Amino acid sequence: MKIVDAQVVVTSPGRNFVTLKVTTDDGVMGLGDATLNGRELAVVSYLRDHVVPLLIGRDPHRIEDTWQYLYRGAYWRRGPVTMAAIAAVDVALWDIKAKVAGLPLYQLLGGASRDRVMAYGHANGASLPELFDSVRALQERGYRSIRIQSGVPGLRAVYGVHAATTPDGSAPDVLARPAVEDWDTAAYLRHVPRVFEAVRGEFGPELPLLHDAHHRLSPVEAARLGKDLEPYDLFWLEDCTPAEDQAALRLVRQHTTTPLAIGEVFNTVFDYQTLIDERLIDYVRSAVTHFGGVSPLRKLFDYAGQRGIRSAIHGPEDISPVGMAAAIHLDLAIHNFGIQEYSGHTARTNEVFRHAYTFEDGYLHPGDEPGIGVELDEELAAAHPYAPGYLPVNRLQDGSVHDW
Ligand code: GCO
Ligand code: MG
Repeated sequence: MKIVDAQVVVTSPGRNFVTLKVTTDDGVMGLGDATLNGRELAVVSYLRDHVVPLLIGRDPHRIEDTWQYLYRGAYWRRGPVTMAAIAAVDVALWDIKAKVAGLPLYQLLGGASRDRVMAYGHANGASLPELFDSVRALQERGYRSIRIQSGVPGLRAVYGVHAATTPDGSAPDVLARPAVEDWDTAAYLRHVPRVFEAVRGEFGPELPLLHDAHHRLSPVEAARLGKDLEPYDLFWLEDCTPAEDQAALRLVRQHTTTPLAIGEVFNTVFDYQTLIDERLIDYVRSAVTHFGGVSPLRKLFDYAGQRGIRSAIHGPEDISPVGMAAAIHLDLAIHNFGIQEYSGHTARTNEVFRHAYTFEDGYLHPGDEPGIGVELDEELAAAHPYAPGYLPVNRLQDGSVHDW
């Protein structure tokens, strides 16, 4: 069997997605997600200009060999652009292998370790009543685990809560340049424990609650937040410190028993070495799409499992249904699964990417179609052309740039 064609499809049914479609001489097609939010076209070029020419003529069944060929062969290893491109190839080849076998991908990964995969959704509100409504709306959709993000008094726009505006309050032109959010760590640290106290008061002690600090805190600030949140029994505190600095989590860990999760911006196992070896975290958060695919993520989970650390694959809306499907197959198969992030996609996106995975009663299942179970409607995809877009930036009150 040989790869005879590989195409990169860019579509924007509401937001941009980059998909690699690999075709074999037997006419089997495999899909991989290569979406890197805000920097999409860099991965398109990496794939089209540097990877696709190397795929033609290769045996699609040699997944590990192709992975090593692309990773080691590039010499310039790691980084989100490289690893998103390699991920797309890896997932497309797994999709092909599973289709040829006539099995859903999870069967090739060892079969199901569980019947269904617990997912969490995102609740947010500028005020407490808005936040409570958002939690209730998620519960009505079936969610049993909920991430809580809240506005902070005095701040205009905060990540995950309301759309950013320009400093004069008008709507941002994200096509031209990033929207600007604002930030005040002291105000945030005062406010968040009150939010969790109120949410626990309203929804009781049992609902699993999560919170994302989006890399904005120093180690000592994160340690304080973790301590202050202990009474509210979080499922986890996510990305509390900037992710480049693994040692930062030593200090946080020494001071709090709030469980810690990190890794959505990590690309390889080397980003986790200290964190896993020293048991500084409880959940690894990488996406199939940004970590080089199913093959390396499986290895990461096995390594993390030796320290009792669980999986929590990144699953925001900017991971396409292709990346989401691959994640759910892996979730079902591995033993040390923790939770899956799942926001769902717009109806338009789900028309472009028809998928077999389902979400019911707060749980996901990958479905039993051969492969990853996603079909790309290329005609519809072409009707939604690429639209440039940026992620926001964040500024402190003195105007200096901060993590958002
Ligand atoms: C999450 C993330 C996302 C990222 C986004 C960036 O926990 O889901 O923090 O919301 O901000 O994926 O593209
Ligand atoms: Mg996050």
